[in-house]
Amino acid sequence: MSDRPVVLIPGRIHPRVRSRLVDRFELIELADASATDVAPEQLARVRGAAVSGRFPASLIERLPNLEVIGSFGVGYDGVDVAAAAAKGVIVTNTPDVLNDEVADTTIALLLNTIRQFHFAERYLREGRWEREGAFPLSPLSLKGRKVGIHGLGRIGMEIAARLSPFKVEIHYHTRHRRSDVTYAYHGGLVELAEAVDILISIVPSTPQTNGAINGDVLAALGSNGVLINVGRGSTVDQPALISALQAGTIAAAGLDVFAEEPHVPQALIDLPNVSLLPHVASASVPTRNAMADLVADNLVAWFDTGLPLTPVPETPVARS
Ligand code: A2R
Repeated sequence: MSDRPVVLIPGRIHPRVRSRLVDRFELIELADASATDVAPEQLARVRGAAVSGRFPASLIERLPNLEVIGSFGVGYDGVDVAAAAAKGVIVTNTPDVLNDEVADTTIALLLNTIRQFHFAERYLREGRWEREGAFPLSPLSLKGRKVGIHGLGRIGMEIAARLSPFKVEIHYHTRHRRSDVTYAYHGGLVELAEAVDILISIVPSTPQTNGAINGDVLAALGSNGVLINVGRGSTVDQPALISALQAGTIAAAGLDVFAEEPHVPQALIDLPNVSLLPHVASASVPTRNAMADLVADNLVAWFDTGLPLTPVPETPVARS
């Protein structure tokens, strides 16, 4: 038994997290967060954890000496932060290092949704351009549109910055109005959707955002409206979205996130007016490496200095 701190990895994680931690910590690696086949004495040795995805209260309860959970990703809704906070366990996430990648993907998904490049490329690859002539004109265009951003945080601000050169008008909705931007603020989602014809959602999964983009919001967005979701699938009432797309209540949607990933309803796949991605907004090698490094750097910083780099707001660290 070594005197290195013991770090638990419950389930799959980016391999770079493991390779960054293996020399510094004693690792206990499990197939998943249930930890059913691990003796309590083993679990009692665990002081840190690195996780991508679920870290439930049931696992936190079985780790009496846990001090810190390094969560992979900026959204940490898979970790029971309330249970961690109640036990004085610090949770860290990986903000900022993915802002540019997610914002770039958002622009790509928006243009794909509006101009149907995914269908146009398939048309070329199937030899139809040569056989049948030009691909049909896209019914929609970005020109002259107004964009509403639901969530103007770290990523939302980068999306807004990238949208400016597209000469679209930018509006936003958050709970708190920002004093450092001149974009038009709306105090409610319906009000925002009424004012724009593109709605981009980039908010965390919380009880308040759950199902926030509902039938009323989609109706307010209107028949020329386009929804882009790059935040969390839980934010959108998915059955209401499918109905709205089928009925022409809105014109199109681009989705990188879904209610029950990796399951995507066949009704969505069958729709001609959607662009669908398998949750890849941050999924480039350089950005995922940076996220992995930040998971490892947080754990190292905690055990070296007691000051993790990026604790989440629910588990703040007192700085003396
Ligand atoms: O509401 P505010 O003023 O705290 O603004 C935050 C906004 N937000 C909401 N807006 C409307 N209604 C809500 N119930 C609500 N809850 C939060 O979302 C803020 O403008 C934004 C979140 O910004 P950040 O905390 O900087 O997160 P970041 O790094 O931009 O990532 C957003 C999410 C992640 O949590 C993942 O779920 C996903 O993107 O990848």
